[in-house]
Amino acid sequence: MNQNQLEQMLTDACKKDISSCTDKELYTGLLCLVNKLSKGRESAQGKKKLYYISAEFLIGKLLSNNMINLGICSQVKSILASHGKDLCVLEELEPEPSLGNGGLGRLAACFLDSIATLGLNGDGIGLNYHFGLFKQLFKDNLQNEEPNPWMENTSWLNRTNVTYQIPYRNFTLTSRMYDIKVTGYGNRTNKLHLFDVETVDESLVEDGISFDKTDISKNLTLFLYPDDSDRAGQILRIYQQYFMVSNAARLILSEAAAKGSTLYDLPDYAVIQINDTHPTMVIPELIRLLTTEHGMEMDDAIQVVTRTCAYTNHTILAEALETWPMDYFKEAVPQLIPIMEVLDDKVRRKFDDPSVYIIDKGDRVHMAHIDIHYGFSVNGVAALHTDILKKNELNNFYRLYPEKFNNKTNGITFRRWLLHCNPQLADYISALIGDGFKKDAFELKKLDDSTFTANMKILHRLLAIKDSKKQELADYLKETQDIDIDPKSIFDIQVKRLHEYKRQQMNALYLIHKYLEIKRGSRPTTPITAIFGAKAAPAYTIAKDIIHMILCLRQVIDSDPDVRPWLNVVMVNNYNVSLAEKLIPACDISEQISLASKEASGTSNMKFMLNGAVTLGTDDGANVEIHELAGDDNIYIFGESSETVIRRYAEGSYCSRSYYEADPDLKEAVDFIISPAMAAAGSREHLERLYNELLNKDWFMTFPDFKDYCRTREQALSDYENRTAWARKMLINISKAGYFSSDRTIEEYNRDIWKLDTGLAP
Ligand code: Z15
Repeated sequence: MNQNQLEQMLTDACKKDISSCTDKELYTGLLCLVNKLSKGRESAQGKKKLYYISAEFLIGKLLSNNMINLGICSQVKSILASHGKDLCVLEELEPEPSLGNGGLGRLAACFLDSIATLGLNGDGIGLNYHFGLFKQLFKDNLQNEEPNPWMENTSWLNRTNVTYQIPYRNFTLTSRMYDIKVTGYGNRTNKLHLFDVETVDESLVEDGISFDKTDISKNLTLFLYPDDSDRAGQILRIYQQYFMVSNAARLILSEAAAKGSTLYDLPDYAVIQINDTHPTMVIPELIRLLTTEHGMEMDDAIQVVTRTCAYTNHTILAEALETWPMDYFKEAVPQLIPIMEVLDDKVRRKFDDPSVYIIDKGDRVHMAHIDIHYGFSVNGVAALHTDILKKNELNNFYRLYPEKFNNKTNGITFRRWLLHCNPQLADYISALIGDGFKKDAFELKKLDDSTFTANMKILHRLLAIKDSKKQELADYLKETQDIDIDPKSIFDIQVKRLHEYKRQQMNALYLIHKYLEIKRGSRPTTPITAIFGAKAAPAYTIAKDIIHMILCLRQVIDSDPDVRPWLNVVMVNNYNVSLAEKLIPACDISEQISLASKEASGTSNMKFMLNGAVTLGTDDGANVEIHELAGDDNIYIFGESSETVIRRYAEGSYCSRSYYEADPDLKEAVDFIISPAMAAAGSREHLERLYNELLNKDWFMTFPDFKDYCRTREQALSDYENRTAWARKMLINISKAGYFSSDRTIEEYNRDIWKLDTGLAP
């Protein structure tokens, strides 16, 4: 399509001349145009279909992403420009659907993009949360939560005619399916199916995010559960999960039947990827539907379902592995209980090891155990993570079913995380090595060649692009959050959900230490800007205390004229996908400092690497693979190894206080948390609770790694001063990032697990 035709279509969609449109009218017009263009593209076809079921799909804004994938983005930009309009301004008008907490939900969104791009026959299935995840506000240096409404009259959601009756113990809900089109890069359009109930009552929500929990028909899909990997909640979550999977099961069975399946051959028509344990009830629900509504014998149904379902594990944190009291099922979905009892009984007859039972002696149901016994594949999300699953956490299962276990190292979509968020870098890469990397990310390897890595002009250009992204971020934060940052300073960024194992508190302890050093006169060569972005689960007390500490520290430093020109600590408000797209391209140092063994993979580490940030991290999750690819000279690794950490936990003898007593720098930093200066900025109660937690527990072992962390961070800061050497590290990181394309990950899922016909050649 040429530019004139496109301009005409946009004018038609806006129903008036582009120049006379308001920004809002233009945004809506573009949305309609994109919907229309993607209508021409069919879903990938094929006998067998993948269903990726997930409680979270953190899709982010869709306008620009869809335009990139339709191949019209640069044309639209220039059409808009010729009418004095700016796409960036229109982008700000699109509400972000926050249908995920963090990595797990964003991974699902990247996967949908790659599945469509590779022309695979696969859809996502999830829930349509009206308010998504909460919106974060800071008040008195504390996190507050508010609803985040994101659905507008004209939106990406398409109402369908698909509805089901979903039975609960004492009532039935009528569901309705909404579809969001998932447009692959230069390719097919698949679907994200989001189920909802029409009786949901948004006016139930009052005073922040609290609402009346009693009437499920009114509250079922109001919010996404804000717990990320821990503090599993309440019975409403069972209602949500069952709603998701019962709808999914009915849709899957009806699509298979429509294509001619007898349902005994369901595995030839469907493969279900269970994203963490949240959709696990799809297993008993399918068995229930096959036996009660399709006349199948129990043993056959179990066989069929086992050959259809595959499970992805995303964490080894014990507190994140879902186990639900039998009573919850009794209250909400008693129809599943006889099925789960049969499943448990079969396990008990076969294995006399209580650690692999489905129902434990305390009458709790272990959801992951259902997946492992009654699915054909179990995968971890990074090499180290899968090894730990096999050797430790799931060793008892690995010994029973070694053939089920496999690794699929996570990936990210380069369309969003490079082409969209950093077109300057993408264009420059194209100028150097051509466009091929956009289809085959491994082509980035071509950059690792001395014609590039030893070329001063190229290295300086890379630095200039980084500088311009830093300037853009500085302007954006000033305008939207009234935050001042110096674009000439070093941008050191840690953005991810707030969790003790991710150790934002250790980053903050370093910053306290640095603050005190500067105060004593030892100034850095280049000023430092340390940026945090993180939401804490509303019920996660210590996580909220850590946010409080960081915000108080910011205030203390901000009002100290001796230090403020050299060290700026910032916490951006309401960190989400859209902010990530602005923060990541501007980053110099990427903080990936989880306690070794605890971060299953991490995916922001990959996004930063792709955008030319250098990683400062532990040998944990996918950092291990980043380390191997980038090489020792192009990454900053510190801290104890996962083996040491696992051993330390097993010994049970960790005592944080002894580290505190032995290291004066650490002691000084920890004591500062409860100093008068900090107390003046915040609340003594919160600061003292955090101080005591660290001193008496420090469950995620920040103290043993503190010294090495400080030393390594200082090394990175001093290496930054040699600008061309640093630029070379950046370039090598970019050149090795191809492995982390989610296209590679999805090809592996398909090759080893799904085995779908590959549609169009990529
Ligand atoms: C979540 O975001 C992750 C794991 C979970 O068990 C839950 Cl409930 C949420 C994250 C992991 O923490 C992260 O390491 C990983 O990269 C991501 O899932 C995607 O696999």
